[in-house]
Amino acid sequence: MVDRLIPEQLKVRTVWISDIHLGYKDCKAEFLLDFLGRVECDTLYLVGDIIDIWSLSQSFHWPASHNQVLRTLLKKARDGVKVIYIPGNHDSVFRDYIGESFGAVEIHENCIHETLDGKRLLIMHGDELDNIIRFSRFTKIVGETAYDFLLFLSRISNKLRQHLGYSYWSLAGYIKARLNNAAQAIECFERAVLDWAAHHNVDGVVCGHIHHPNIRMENGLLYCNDGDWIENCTAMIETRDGKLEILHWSDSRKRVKQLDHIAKAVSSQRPLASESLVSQSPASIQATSAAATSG
Ligand SMILES: [Mn+2]
Repeated sequence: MVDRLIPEQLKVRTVWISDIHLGYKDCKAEFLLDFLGRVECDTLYLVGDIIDIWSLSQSFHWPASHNQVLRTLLKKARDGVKVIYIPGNHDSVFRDYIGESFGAVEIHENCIHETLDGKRLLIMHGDELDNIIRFSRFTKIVGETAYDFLLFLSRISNKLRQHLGYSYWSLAGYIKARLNNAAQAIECFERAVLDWAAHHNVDGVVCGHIHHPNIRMENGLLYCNDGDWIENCTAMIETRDGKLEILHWSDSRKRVKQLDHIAKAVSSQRPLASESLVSQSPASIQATSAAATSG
């Protein structure tokens, strides 16, 4: 377990964020605004489910902080950051605009990111694989209901924690990490993504969708998931010297995962879990079958 302090201001090469779910009541827009205000980058990837059109169509919820997130993203693009938006399943209406730009924000179905050391990573939301994984409709409905209930419990627990002066902590994540079928659903998704990478002739994939941040090597291929801003409050960054890191950013900050040498890891054709992937407290490794089916 490694616990290094994260600076207040970050200057990095690349940032990936996804599953913000603007318009949904559990979106942690304030924490995200704090992160966006403290990070400078050359390229920013918005990896889907940025605006939750599904949720907005059921009940309209649009506080000022959600508007402010959109304004901040557009301002970054105006100020010269290359901002690439890859729509997900909750904002799939924007897939009608693939190939277009909103302001300076480019919209793509997916794209390739070249890392500092020349490795090619496919950037995609991840719902493309839902049809391959084939969860039953029953599993989806139970999953979605259970997930909503867990988020409800998490909301109450965090209000209480805030009142008592404790920092943000996801009760939903804690419970889900201890559910066996949740872990199996995560594993199933990650394997499908790794297969996808192998078939698309890239060195790895960066995705979102299942609300479970992770960096993992398997047979020389890299799986990265930047997490979400519903419960985990995580972003993935590529530092100026080419490291990949997943940062948790709420009223506390920590590195959830990191990978120091992408080129070495990708070319070595072996899992590196024990030597260069660093995971922190068990509570930060969160799993959910519900998110895997409904994210
Ligand atoms: Mn999704």
